[in-house]
Amino acid sequence: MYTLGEFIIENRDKFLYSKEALLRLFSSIKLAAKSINKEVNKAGLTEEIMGSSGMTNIQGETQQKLDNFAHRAFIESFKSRNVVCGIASEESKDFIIIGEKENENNNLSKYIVLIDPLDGSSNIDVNIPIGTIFSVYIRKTPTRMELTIEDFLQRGNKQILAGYIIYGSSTILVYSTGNGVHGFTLDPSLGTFYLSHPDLHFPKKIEKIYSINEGNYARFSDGIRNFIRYCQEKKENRPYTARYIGSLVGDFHRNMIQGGIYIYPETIHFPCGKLRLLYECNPIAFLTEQAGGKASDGKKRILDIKPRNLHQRTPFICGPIGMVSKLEEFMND
Ligand code: AHM
Ligand code: MG
Repeated sequence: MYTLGEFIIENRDKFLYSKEALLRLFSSIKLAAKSINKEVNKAGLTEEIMGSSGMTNIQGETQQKLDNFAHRAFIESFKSRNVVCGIASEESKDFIIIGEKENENNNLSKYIVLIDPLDGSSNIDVNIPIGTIFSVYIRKTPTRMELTIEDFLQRGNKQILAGYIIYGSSTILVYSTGNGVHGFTLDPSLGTFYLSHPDLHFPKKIEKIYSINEGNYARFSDGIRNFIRYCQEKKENRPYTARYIGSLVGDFHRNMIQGGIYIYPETIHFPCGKLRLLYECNPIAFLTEQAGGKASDGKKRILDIKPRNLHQRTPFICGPIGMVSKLEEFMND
């Protein structure tokens, strides 16, 4: 059984950049993931990590204590490995420069990380899967120059690595460098991630599930409502099964394995959609395409959207090509 490190070293995954850099990036990601995993597993036993921190983030959303913990765990872990030069996080208004003060701009790394340290965190207190979503780019400005916002506002099609960690019935790290999607399950007794899901793909010709918060039905456009009715119709391979956890990583992971579409459209409350383009939609869209699926905002390919700001939202649809294209037909009717 391959560990994640062995998988990379044996060159089973051809990373465009150095193997050493990929190993160092994962060394930071694994370290933070393991400490979050430990805390998530203790939720319920200690008040220290459960519930609200009493603070709100840049988007005015209540931060959970574990949101803060996860944010700090990733920042510290990336800092200690000196492998990235800048990070943008859902939990921080501005991007964070790594190595700025510690070693006088001697950080020669060219990697930029965008991350949602703990997505779906409102589910922590009720034992529902939550996840970390991450995305890596090469900086646009030359090393030794100060990072600018343009280093972070890159189109999703420039990602060199994207993935998520799902803290569920087991903890699984799923990633892609553009050579397929691979999943590694944490053996908690050894603290090691082992290859458990090589070459993940949406199952061919299986369209089974639709995932959308139907509580917002009255606030959806006609196109979305008509698509929901289509999913429920008794015809051909329909009705589809409705499954919605309200935790993007959990919903996506299940849909990719079992064959389903995830939809978070614009609503009256979220006129631009709820999910954030840079650290939620782009990495999941990258994985979607690598797994043989399609990701769109209803009109355009997600990975081609030019970002305007760090915390920008977008309507988000991802899943098997046939299902996403069908929904686009309804939306553009
Ligand atoms: P968060 O980043 O504040 O945790 O919000 C993102 C989450 C997604 O994981 C999930 O798919 C969606 O919000 C659920 O939203 P809703 O409760 O409106 O259906
Ligand atoms: Mg989130």
